[in-house]
Amino acid sequence: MKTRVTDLLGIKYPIIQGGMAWVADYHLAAAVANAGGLGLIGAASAPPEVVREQIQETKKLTDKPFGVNVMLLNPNADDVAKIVVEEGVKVVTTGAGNPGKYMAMWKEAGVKVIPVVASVALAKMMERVGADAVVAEGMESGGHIGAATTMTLVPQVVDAVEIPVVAAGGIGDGRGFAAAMMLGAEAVQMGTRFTVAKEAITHANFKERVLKAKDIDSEITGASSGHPIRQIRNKMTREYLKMEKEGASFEELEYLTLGSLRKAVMDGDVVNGTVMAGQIAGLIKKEQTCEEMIQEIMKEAMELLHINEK
Ligand code: TUI
Repeated sequence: MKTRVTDLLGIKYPIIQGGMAWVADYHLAAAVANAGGLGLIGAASAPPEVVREQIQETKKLTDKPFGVNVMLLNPNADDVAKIVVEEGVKVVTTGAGNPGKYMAMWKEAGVKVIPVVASVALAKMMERVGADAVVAEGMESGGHIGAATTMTLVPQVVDAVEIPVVAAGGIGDGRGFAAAMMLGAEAVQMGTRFTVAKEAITHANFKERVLKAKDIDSEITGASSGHPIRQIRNKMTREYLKMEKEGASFEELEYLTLGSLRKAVMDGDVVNGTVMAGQIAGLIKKEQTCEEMIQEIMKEAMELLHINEK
């Protein structure tokens, strides 16, 4: 399927893998790239030199385009922003902030820039400063979220900008993909589905928790501090929400969550750790390779979109 996004990125299928902290390392990025989508390394809060290594390892496993997600709350974001240029990375996505200050450097280096936005206002601003596309991410997503749903955000962003729009949040199969196209998107970004990919280094306990999740199993923590995070309900979210309700300070809440995503993804502690996943987790029932996932989604979506064309 060709869209402006497949042309822009030089990829076969309009599917972008989310740049998830800890989960999106070089194994997953290369597997998605080799399956014809856009794989991403999630720089998250990793030290800049670790990001450089991740880029170099990805290059060893694929000759297809891949990108890096720069998480803008990372205190090292300035260094990561430079490393992607030094390493000749072709595509950058950003999350959790406004990447305006890096745009000139990235554009000059010929990097394709696709900021993740959660509002029409930021989408318009990103277009003005030279973004090549935007990901409009609804609050069905796992991790750090905005306030609008995918169903409402995507068509409003599509109407507000000329550049291509990628839909994200709550998309996990061919039906979600087709629906996103109907809203005017020219690609989708999926995170939660890829957390259970065979190639993902996600701990087996994390994968099992996602595979067993039901429709209403996620909670939003951190709303009081301005950093709302969607994650699957467990002992950690219960304690966090109790403390948040009782007016705990930002520092106390930070202490509770410190290192907690790593605990869940890498150590498999899905009781005390943060199991970031989106609302679509309830739909995801099997571990597959990235190739199997992408083929299945595209087949289903093409059939559905063909029916709609009649
Ligand atoms: O970034 C994400 N998802 C993430 S980042 C992350 S790591 C983290 N850990 C602890 C606290 C915060 C983050 C886990 N998941 N998705 C992209 C995204 N960006 N969602 C929402 C936004 C967003 C929100 C507000 C982007 C910009 C924004 O406002 C920027 C501005 O200055 O107007």
